[in-house]
Amino acid sequence: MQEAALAAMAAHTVLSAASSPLQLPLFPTNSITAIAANTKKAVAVLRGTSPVEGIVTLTQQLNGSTTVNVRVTGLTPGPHGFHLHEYGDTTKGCVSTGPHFNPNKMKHGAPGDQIRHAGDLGNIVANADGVAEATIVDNQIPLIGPNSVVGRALVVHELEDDLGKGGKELSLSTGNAGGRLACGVVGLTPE
Ligand SMILES: [Cu+2]
Ligand SMILES: [Zn+2]
Repeated sequence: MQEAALAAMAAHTVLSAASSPLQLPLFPTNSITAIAANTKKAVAVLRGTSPVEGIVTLTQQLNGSTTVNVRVTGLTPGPHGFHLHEYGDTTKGCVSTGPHFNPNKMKHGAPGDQIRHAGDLGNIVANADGVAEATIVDNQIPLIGPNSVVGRALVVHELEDDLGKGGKELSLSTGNAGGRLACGVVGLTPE
């Protein structure tokens, strides 16, 4: 019996050794156990004191980026700043969600800039009917890990975000995007 067990272990070892070169190149070795945890999904329901409202879904991809699907209605036509703010606190409405999520202590910028807040997602653009739909892929707003945005809030603004380049007093902190029309806390949802 003991010999049979040892033989089984030996066979298992051989199989593992043979199969591992096929599997390991697909993922870094330390991420194999994190594959299940990486397929996270979240949702935010945006509401405010105006007729502006929306639904935003966030999906964590295996490569670490997050795909954000946005649909907001009730906007004035044109661009509106869209950010991930630091807190999921709406006790005083959208103003209590705090500043842009900024774990790396950067200045405000565009999503594609090296220097930007993690929460800087740029603008969404409403059509003539006041509907803004967008798909944003970003690598600074993960749903897992120390910089997870779960429990923080998405905010859509009154004005266009100047992406830090407007030369206004607030350009380098908020993009001078004006008031907060609607916001929603990012919460986990079934996958
Ligand atoms: Cu904002
Ligand atoms: Zn910002």
